[in-house]
Amino acid sequence: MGIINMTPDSFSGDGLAGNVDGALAQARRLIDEGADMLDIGGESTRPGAAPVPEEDELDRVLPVVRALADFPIPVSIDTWKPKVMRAALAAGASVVNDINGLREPGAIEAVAASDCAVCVMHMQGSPLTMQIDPSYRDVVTEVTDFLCRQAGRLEDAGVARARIMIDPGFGFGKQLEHNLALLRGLDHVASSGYPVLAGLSRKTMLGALTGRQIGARSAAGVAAALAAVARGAKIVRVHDVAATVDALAVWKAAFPSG
Ligand code: HH2
Repeated sequence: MGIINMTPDSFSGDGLAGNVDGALAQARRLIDEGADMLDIGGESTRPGAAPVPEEDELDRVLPVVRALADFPIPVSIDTWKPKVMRAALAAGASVVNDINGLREPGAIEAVAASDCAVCVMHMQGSPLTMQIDPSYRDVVTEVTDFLCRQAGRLEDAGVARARIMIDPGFGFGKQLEHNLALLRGLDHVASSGYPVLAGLSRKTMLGALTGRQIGARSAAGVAAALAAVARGAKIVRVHDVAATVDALAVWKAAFPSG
């Protein structure tokens, strides 16, 4: 899953600030590099970020979703707002990626009203507050239980199991120790039977492990993607598509059944 951020303030520094031509050029490049899906976001979720008004988010993402509707790979909308979900699905998106785990009233209904795929992500708190003092008794169990509960609510609303992915939400209300426990315990998350999506690309935990600034975390991100795949992730959400695709080609050749 290649990332296209239409924000002015993404933590990763790659925000396109509503530049549609830039987004289309980036989409073509990511597809050439081997992305199988594109994730379009219009609200930064970096720690401390405040929500943007719905209309601003729609103005940022809808022109890109519309323009990508004819592209040969699925388009995912990265939003927790039901109104943005519905508008993006009507404009051609076929995946909803919700960092809020479908907790917002109306989110489950928005997904159920469509035949889209959906990614349920775990976050403790909201982006504004999530890194203040995240705490867990047993992060792997708590996160897995939350994801299965929300996936179950989707199924109860009529969303077929085959449409649902889950994501532990690396960096979303988690300290380094929690992120590492989740990476090591990703096989437990995957044992739920839902395909696991993992997003570690350029994140703070990679900076903590390597001492590198955001723009120099590509190698760390590739290693993190491989670690996630080794523990059962089926989809990795990345900025550095070419490097990740190459690494996965070698990995898959070495461990064909892994
Ligand atoms: N991480 C980010 C945003 N959306 N979605 C899923 N499913 N999993 C993730 O780990 C995830 C996500 C944050 O990364 P990025 O989009 O690069 O930054 P920002 O939110 O600041 O635009």
